[in-house]
Amino acid sequence: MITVEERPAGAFENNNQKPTGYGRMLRKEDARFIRGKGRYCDDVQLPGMLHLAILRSPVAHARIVSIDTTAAEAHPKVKAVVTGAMLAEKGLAWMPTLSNDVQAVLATDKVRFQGQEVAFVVAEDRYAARDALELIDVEYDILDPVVDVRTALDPDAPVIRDDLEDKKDNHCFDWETGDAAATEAVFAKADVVVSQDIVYPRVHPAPMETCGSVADYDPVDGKLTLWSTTQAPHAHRTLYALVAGLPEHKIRVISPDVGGGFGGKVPIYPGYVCSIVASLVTGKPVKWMEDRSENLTSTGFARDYIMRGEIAATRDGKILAIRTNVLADHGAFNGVAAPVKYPAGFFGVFTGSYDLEAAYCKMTAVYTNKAPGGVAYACSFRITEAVYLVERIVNCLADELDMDPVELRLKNFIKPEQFPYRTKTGWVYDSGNYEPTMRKAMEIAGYEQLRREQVEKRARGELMGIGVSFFTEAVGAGPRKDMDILGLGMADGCELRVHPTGKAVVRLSVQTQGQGHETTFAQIVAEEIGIPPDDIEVVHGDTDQTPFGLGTYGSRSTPVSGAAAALVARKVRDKARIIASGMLEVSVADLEWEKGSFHVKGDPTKSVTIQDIAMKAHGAGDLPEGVEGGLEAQICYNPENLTYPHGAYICVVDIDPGTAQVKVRRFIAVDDCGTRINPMIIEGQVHGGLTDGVGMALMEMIPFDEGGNCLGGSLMDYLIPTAVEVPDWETGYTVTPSPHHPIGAKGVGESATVGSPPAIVNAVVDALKPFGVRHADMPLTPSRVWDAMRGNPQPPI
Ligand code: MCN
Ligand code: CUM
Repeated sequence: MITVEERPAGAFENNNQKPTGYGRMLRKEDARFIRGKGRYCDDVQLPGMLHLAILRSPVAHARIVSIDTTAAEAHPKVKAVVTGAMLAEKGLAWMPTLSNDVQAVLATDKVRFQGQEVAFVVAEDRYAARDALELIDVEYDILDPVVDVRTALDPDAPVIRDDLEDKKDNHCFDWETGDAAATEAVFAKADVVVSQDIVYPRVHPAPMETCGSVADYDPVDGKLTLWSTTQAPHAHRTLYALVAGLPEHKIRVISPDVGGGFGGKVPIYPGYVCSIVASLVTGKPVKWMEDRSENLTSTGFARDYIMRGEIAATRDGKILAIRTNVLADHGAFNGVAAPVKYPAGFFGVFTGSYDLEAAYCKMTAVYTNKAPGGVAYACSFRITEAVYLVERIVNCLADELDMDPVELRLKNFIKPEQFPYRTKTGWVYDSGNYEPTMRKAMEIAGYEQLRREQVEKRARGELMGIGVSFFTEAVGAGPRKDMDILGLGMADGCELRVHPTGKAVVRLSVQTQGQGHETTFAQIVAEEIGIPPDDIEVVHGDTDQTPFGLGTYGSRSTPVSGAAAALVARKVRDKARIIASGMLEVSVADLEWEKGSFHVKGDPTKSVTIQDIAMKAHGAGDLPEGVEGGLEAQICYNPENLTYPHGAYICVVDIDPGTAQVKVRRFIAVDDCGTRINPMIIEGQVHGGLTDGVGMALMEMIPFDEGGNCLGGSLMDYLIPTAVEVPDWETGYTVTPSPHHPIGAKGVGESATVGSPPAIVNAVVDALKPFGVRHADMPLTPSRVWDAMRGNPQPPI
């Protein structure tokens, strides 16, 4: 990998030394992962554990006429067979989703998507459970499915959600933002208006580990322990308390090592609830683990937006307004889109990084007979779609004006002095300095030289394209006054204990799925308190062991929990200062902090280390008046605002004119996530996100046939990128700290997934300019590019 970056100040003193705070440091958790010692949900083995398998609907839309479970029940290894009707008797057939919708745990009346949960079997082993599924006889009365989102609202379209009272059509929700009239006025006076239909196809997070859970209900003390593949253990626990009616203190949710989440493990899936019910019914621990095709066909999907983008500008390239109309396919149930007040997630940031006069968005979300859509997938809550829209439409404008796409962007960036900047849709960008980031990307890319190379290649008939994108994200949901999930405010707790020997444990409410929290959170605390990161244990993913908080998604861990970790460490340091003043017999004001120790001002020889203080805090002898023993603190952090990282990406592609195969030759990513805790982990996050972007731009899409059959149910049909398809990433960075975050850090986990697809598509469209191509939709597979070269780029849906 090629990396262009200076070492951040104070990162580490020399190459052989570990950082005492921020800086490059190998991931602590990798010691167990690379030795195969990770402990995932499927590794949980409990005495007497039974196995659960789910019977799923083979059709997209049908009334359930009858279910006969007698043969399955007679299977010698089967312990229980449960149907929706049985759950309904206990009031458990439906559960609330994290988006204020309801979803069937097991279908009672109708099935609404292919792969929907219809019944489950609990058996002695996984194979018997699967075998017994085939013995269940379900009679379906097939109904017409609603597959095409464009006709879902037709008056004669079958109503999918007739379970909802008064539901007469397939409307999921309507949402608008911005000022329609003001935007119309600006459009009316603009010299240039460009509009483009843009599709963001349905894709799947496809994590390495599928979803699953192990439920263990102990009838004696009434306690339920649930190991589950969740990104948000505390929020899930509260929901289980509400759904199952179990007292919350008697539920323990453990999210062990998670093999990738990417947003797909935010929702509560029926399978988790089924395993709980199964344990309640059998009195035994019960494991449920999806196989790959169940994961690909029935857990939450992402994107699936059909957007019309319109942009208005002056002839000399001043962007005046952006308007968009979106048709959103949410599948049969609205899984999770974002905080409750944000039905379309943070799509509202579709005004991008530009200073506009007006903006307006109207969205119509509909139900279709597909697996629940609208889940997050490395998206910062729909910012992926917003960034794709604005960065494609700005490129279309550059084309129309015959202006260089970089020049157009530079001309319209929000200026550094305009921050905090309130967008025309009401978001307040905390900080940003866009031009240096763009310039850095151009410098790494050798932009001018690339353009010259392109001219030469075009003259020879070769297809080379250069694509640019510039994004601003909104991550770190969010201020609790504005943001909640089912009434739970989006704040996060953190606890820090320093033990007598000066080692520490920090407990988080967020849950890593590969982002390296066990390392970076130790680094945050280390930076504040001077205990080496290796001496700080990070505990997370267990509701019995960690303070309440809303979990990891929307790149919120660093913005919210990271802030909590820094502040809790400062709290401990404040207490340590008082204890140190007693030890050194000087007033608190006469002490100076130097990472890891306090010394008397003017006399560095008189000092005590944080380890000395920890022992003193727990030891015999007097402490200063009013100081309790121990060295620990806790906090609940409510962010003042979101953080707004940004980045400039440049992609270079070559297209084989004979096969229409796109090759990403170079990709330059310059990210600005404010203060950088661990540059190596940030780069890892960026590399992963860029790879995701290549997948979405060039190969990933989950299509459905007219019958509503999912055509992407295996990794043979749903292609995901490998090392072969991606270039050596070239990364760089700038640092614009967040003014309201205690250490100035912004999130970065989803930046590259958000920012890369438009850069790649812009590059492909640029390469196809000689064919008069103005736009082509993802995924840009060889056949779609081939069609585009022949002037026939049809939308994928
Ligand atoms: N980091 C840092 N300095 C910063 C910002 C972040 O060193 N200024 C570090 C963090 O401390 C953390 C990592 O980078 O170790 C990502 O931090 P952050 O941006 O706060 O994101 P989260 O930890 O909240 O992770 C969530 C984000 C999301 S929403 C998806 S989706 C995604 C992603 O992370 N899923 C992932 N990256 C993933 N990476 C892996 N390996 N697996 C997933 O499922
Ligand atoms: Cu948008 S996927 Mo992440 O927020 O878990």
